[in-house]
Amino acid sequence: MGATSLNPSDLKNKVLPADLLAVDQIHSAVEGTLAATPFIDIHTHLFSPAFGKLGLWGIDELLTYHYLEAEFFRSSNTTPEQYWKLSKRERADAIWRALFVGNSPISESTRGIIAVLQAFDLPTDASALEEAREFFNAQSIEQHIRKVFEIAGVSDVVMTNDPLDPEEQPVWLKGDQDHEQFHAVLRLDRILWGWPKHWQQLASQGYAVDEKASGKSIGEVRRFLADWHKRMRPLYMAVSLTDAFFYPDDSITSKILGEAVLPSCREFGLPMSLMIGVRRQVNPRLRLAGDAVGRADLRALENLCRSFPENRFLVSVLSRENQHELCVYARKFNNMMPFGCWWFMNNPSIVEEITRERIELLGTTFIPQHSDARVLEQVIYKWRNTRRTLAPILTNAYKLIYDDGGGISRRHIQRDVNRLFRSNFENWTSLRAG
Ligand code: HDL
Ligand code: ZN
Repeated sequence: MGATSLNPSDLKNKVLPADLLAVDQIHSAVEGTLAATPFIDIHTHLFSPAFGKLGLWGIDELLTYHYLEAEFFRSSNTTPEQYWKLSKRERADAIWRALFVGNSPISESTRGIIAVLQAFDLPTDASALEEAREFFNAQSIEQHIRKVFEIAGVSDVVMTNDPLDPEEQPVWLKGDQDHEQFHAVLRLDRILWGWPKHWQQLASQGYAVDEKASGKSIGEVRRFLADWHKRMRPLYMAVSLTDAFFYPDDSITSKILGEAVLPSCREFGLPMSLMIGVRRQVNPRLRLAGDAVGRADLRALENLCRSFPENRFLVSVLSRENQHELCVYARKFNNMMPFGCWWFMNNPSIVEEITRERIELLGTTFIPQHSDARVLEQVIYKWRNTRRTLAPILTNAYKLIYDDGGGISRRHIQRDVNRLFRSNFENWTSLRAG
C-alpha cells in the first residue's frame, strides 16, 4: 500500500502509541467512561412537572409498577379483582409484603426497588413502608428530579405524549410545559391502530375525518399532525405495533402510516419510532400488566425501510427471536436505527445477548438502551443495570481488538460511548439543533 499523508481529521482519529491503553487498563477505562457520560433516555413514560399527576414518583408508584403487579399475582392469593379494589397504598403494602418480605427480591424489577431505596439510604429490609413514604413525601419534585437524574447519570429523558389522551391534552393546550430535560414525542397509537375507536376525537376537534379514513381524512390527519407538531415540538413520532403488524396491507393502519404519518415525518424532519411485537391484553384481568409478546414478521419493516428511503426509522422489537434479524436489516438499511432492549427484553441475560450481537454486526451504529421508565426513580436502577451489563461487553469488544493486533485509547472509548448513548440519537433528531 502506497505511503499516504494523514490529514488532520485522520490524525484526530488515529490511535497514537502514547494514547494506547494497556489491556489491563481497558475495563476501568470503560467503566469510568460509562459512569462519567450522561446518557439520553430516548423512550420513557415520564412526564415533566407541568403535567402534574401524570408524572409518577415515590415508593407507592414504584411498587405498583405493572412489572411488579404481574409478579405479585404469582406470589399472592389475592385475585386481580380483589387487588384492583385496594387503594394505591394498600396495593403497595401488599406487593411489599409478598415480594420483598415474604420472598427474596431477586427478579429484575424487585431488585430495582432495592437499588432505589439504597440510593436514598432508605432501609431495604423494612417490614413496612412508613420511612420510605415519609422520605418521598418530603421531596419537592423539581429538586427531586435533578437529584434522580444526577444519580441515574441521565441528562435528558424523552416522554411519550398522546395528543388524544384526555388528561394530557389540556396541559398541551394550556402551553408553557417546556422543561429542558424532558422532550416530547408524538405518540400515535390511537390514530394508527386505534382509529375505529378514536377517529371521532379528531372529528370533534374539527378535522374532517371519517371511520374509513376516506375522502379528506388523510389530508386532515396531516393537518392534525402539523398542529400537534407545532404545539409539542416532538423529537420523533412513535407507535407500538402488535406481532401481527404488516406493511403494506389493506388496513387503515397501513393507509394512515404510509399516506399521512411518514410524509409528515419527512415534512418535519422527524424519525418514526416503531416498537413491534406486543400481544395486547392476553390477560385483561391484569390491566397494564396483561400484555405479552409475539414474534413479528419483520418483512413489514423491510418493506417500510425500502419504500420510504427518505424516512428515518427508530425500531425496537419485543421478541427475542426478532433481535438478530433486526440487526441484519440494520445492515441493509442505514435509515433504520435499532434501539433499546424493550420491556421483556430488559433483563441482563437478554440485554447481554442482544448487545453483543449488535456490536458484532453493527459496531457502534445503534442505540443500546432506553429505560421505558414509568416512575421517575426507575431511571436509577434501569441505567445502573445498563452500565453494569455494558461494561464487560464493551471491554471484551476492545480486548478482541488487541487479540487481533490493534489497540484502543481512552479518547476512542469516549467517542464510542458518546455515539452509542448520545449522538446516534442527537444526530437523528433536533435534540441539540438548538
Ligand atoms: O408501548 C409502550 O411504550 C410499552 O413500553 C408499554 O408502555 C409497556 O406497558 C411498558 O411500559 N413497557 O416497559
Ligand atoms: Zn414504552
